[in-house]
Amino acid sequence: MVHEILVWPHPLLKQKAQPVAKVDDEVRTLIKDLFESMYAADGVGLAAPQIGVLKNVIVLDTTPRQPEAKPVAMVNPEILSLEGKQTYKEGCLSVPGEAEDVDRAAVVTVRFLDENGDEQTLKCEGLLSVAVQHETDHLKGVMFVDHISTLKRELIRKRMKKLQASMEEDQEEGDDEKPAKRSARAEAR
Ligand code: QAP
Ligand code: CO
Repeated sequence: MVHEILVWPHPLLKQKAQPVAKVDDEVRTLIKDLFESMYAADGVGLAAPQIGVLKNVIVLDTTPRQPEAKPVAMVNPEILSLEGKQTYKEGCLSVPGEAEDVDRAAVVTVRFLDENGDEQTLKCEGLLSVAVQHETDHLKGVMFVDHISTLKRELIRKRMKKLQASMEEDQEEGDDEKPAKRSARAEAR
């Protein structure tokens, strides 16, 4: 099922997520929903809190830009080591239309449970490394905008407030609105 993705600064995005006790069918359904929601929104990574679920579960698929990478789901991910530095212009499905340079480690080693509950350790470089650091941040209530200057963050906050208001306006008007009018307003944003 495709879920609505919360837009920053939604209060749930500031909360810390909880560890998963057991990788059961409920968790596997959550993983499936995260993948479906991520692909529907054209993303490369999504964390459970972004769909309002405060559990330590993330999904990643950097396949388009990294041929050796595959869709990967991580339950209770824990970064064991960080090495080097890299800067990447990051976006986030919870901060639509925005992208800013963020400095992070170049290489991370992450330990997690896979969808079968088996422990895995993965060394990640490049975009996958950025994605793992970005998504594990979400589980701590940290957003990429927390890594940029206050000035840039406050400008983005204003744009998100406008975007949120226009999204709520769309929902109030319901389904009887002519699609042309709806897309005209989307264009004007
Ligand atoms: C996190 O981000 C990430 O603004 C995932 O209009 C960021 O999937 C992983 C997206 C950087 C690796 C590097 C954002 C799509 C997707 C937007 C995303 C947008 C459409 C962001
Ligand atoms: Co994000």
